[in-house]
Amino acid sequence: MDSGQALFDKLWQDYINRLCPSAHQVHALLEEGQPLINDHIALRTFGLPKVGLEVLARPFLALGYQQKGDYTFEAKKLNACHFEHPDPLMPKVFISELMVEQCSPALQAIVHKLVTQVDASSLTGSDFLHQGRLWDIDSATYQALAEESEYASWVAAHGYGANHFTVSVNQLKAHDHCQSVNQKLRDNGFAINEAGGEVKGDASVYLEQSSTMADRVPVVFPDGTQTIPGGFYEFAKRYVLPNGELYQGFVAASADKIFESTH
Ligand code: OOG
Ligand code: NI
Repeated sequence: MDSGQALFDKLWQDYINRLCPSAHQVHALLEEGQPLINDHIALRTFGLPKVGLEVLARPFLALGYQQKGDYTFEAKKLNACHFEHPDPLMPKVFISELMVEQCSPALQAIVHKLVTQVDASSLTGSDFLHQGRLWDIDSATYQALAEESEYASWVAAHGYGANHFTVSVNQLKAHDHCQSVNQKLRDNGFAINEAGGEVKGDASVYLEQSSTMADRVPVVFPDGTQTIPGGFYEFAKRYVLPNGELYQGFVAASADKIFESTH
């Protein structure tokens, strides 16, 4: 299996090629003579035993990652966990899954049909994490899913890959807060996710976050290509806890709004 570095390199290549080509421009706007520090990536899946959160977590656990916080998003019917590596230079990993059994019978039937197409042997190792869709889906089915769950339609169309990388704002000299990063990006033509306000969280929850709205990218369906929301870029500033350590968790109320970057 790939080393951690090799896996994140492949996730990055897939993300910029397929999901978020504007990431190059984000780097050009924020880099200050040294590589940007990636706070975390996020992955999405369907919460069914064959492809659930635990299946996506497996390659990270094999690399020495440990499961930390868990989060529930009732309205969106999502469940999530984050994972940390003992090496603080390794990005955190946020994995969410759609609680399929809480969705309508129609959505459940569609998702089961997609997941049935997955060959379980393709889920060993870590390559599947950046291989996109492991099923066929037509654009009418994509649209049907989108009416009930934007998240379900995103996973169905794009499959597996990082939906965002995250610039650690703590490292930046030109920007003390996410608000200033947002302004720089807006000045250069980016749209910022305003759901719940342009900055989610603050020092009182030890985490401040913002994100771009997802790039619109072409996705090939058997019945034609459609341009739909792909990946986005996130910005995170972490604050020091009373015990002197930097907060490493996530904040459910903020995450709930970050999900909407693909709307
Ligand atoms: C994950 C949204 C949550 C965060 O940092 O709180 C998140 C997603 O959009 O898949 O990334
Ligand atoms: Ni995130």
